[in-house]
Amino acid sequence: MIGYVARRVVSIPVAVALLLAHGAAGAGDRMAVQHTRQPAGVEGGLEYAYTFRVTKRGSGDPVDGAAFSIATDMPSMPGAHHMPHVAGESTGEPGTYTAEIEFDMPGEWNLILRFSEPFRDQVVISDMIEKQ
Ligand SMILES: [Cu+2]
Repeated sequence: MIGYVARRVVSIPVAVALLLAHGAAGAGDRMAVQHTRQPAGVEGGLEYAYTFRVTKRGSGDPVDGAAFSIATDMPSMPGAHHMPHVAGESTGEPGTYTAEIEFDMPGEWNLILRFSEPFRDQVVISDMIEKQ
């Protein structure tokens, strides 16, 4: 009976440790995103075609099959803009995605990439947007 109780007491911390290890494994897989952009709209406009290269931060391996949306915000005007969210689309190149974004105004913007696949993550990219 004493042995049984002792094992029960030990098993709880083990279960917690396993849960933490599982969570840590998920958190250990983080996305790293590099981007380039090109003007995509009319001259004097604020529309850009982005290319995102998505890799795993640890291994540097390209992340294929990623699903993510891109929200935008101006750090100097939080919540002031309500641009539509855009989905990243695979280019067919390993770990490479595109999206076109038309900004409301020039200035410093945050692009908030929210990944749902292949695992949840969020990456914020700061970008200074000028008229083309
Ligand atoms: Cu603004």
